[in-house]
Amino acid sequence: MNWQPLWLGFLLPMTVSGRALGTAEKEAAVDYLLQYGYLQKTLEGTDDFRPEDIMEALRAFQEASELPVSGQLDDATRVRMRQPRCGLEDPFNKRTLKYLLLGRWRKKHLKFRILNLPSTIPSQTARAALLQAFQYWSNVTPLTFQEVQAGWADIHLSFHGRRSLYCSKGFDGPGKVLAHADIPELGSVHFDEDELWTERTYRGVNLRIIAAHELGHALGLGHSRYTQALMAPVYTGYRPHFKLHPDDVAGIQALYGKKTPDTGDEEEETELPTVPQVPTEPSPMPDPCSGELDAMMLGPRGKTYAFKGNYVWTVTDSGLGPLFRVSALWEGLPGNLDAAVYSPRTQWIHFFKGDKVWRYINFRLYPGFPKILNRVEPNLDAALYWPLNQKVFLFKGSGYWQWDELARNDLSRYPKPIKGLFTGVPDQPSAAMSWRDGRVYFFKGKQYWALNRQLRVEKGYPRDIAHNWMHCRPQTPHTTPSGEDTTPSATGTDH
Ligand SMILES: [Ca+2]
Ligand SMILES: [Ca+2]
Ligand SMILES: [Zn+2]
Ligand SMILES: [Zn+2]
Repeated sequence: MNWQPLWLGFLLPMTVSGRALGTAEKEAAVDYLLQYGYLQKTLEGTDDFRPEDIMEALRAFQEASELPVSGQLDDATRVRMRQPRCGLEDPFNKRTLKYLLLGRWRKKHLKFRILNLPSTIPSQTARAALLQAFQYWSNVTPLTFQEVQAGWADIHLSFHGRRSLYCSKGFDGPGKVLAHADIPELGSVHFDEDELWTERTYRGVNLRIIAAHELGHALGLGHSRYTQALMAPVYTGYRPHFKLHPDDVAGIQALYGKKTPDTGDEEEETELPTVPQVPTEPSPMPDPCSGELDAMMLGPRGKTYAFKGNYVWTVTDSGLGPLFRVSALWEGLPGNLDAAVYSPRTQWIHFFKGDKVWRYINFRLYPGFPKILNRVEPNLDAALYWPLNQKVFLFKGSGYWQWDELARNDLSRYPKPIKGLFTGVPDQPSAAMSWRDGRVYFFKGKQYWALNRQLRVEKGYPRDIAHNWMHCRPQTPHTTPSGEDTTPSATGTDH
């Protein structure tokens, strides 16, 4: 069943432990621990981790991988790190050794589209494998899946390589990362086109099993700590009589309930205690084409988020992604935010509302948050991260604070006048962010301003938010916010 570790164990027999490791080997291990969330860059912004932090991360990884917990980069650990795996992080459920829930679709009938297929197997075989992957989940839940050939779909499956026009996270060639997916309600499921995708053979990588795993993420499951679970992060190889592990079933049923006769589906809605409950009182759906935004953020993986009232949506080059509740994506976060900012330096997302600040890493609330804002004023207007000095800027009225996330800050010299640093922008912006094109954007009312690297407003601004960012019609032909040429997104959500 679990052939790959045995096979690798045979190829790479245990050597004398404790031998001196090459620096490259050590660096590769640190990269791995960083990439999959065992080690976090939160220290003074250097690349050097303390040995005890690395040992702690190794222990966590070994425990999660059911390896002897030595805290050392031993042979078994290095072998495990070389195994092909899923590209998502391993933020395991720390308190209990079971499935992890990351989000949930608020409907049970989901449409999906297959955008392309791998070249390594006949397309009929590939298609059957993908359909079977959906069936594993629909067999044990009230979920139903319907394939559409065109038009809008909830879940998009596609294969891409090192670079992709519609995904900011390129793959890494054969081996290592096999696939990645978004959590609800985004719906991208991507496979590395450089893998040898196969079916009904021990050769290559089994498309059906990996697709089932990635669909698990797309439906809201995180990684399981059971190495035999489908949702384990490391691929354990082809199994002819593959079935879901009880932990996979328990996880998906905690999200969507058990499979019931058609008539009983809706009753399940009320008894989902483990799911982040979305308030049921009606709240007005915001219209992206009118009114003022609460906040804009260039988030992890290059996704642009627009916040308004209780809702958030992604903004792409070709249109708007699905609208979802703020609390459905970031559990515990209220709507009507003051400001939002993501820092690629620390991976932290900070949300501000009233006198409180929330910190998340991806969609996970950071321990100890929310906190009370005490060194800057409450009720901020906007916030942005400026990559050129790696600082976070907070705005209120006509003033700003500059904050270094990793250093002790003397904020007593703030607020300083916005106009002293940002030339040509209005006071009291409703939102602000640095964007992928290297510009800084300010938003206020229906208009936005673009600033160059000298933080001066460029010629031709302000412009219309609804037209250029929200793709609202009727308007003159399409231009992108930056005026640069962009390619329409195939998934519409994965920017
Ligand atoms: Ca790969
Ligand atoms: Ca605001
Ligand atoms: Zn995964
Ligand atoms: Zn991708």
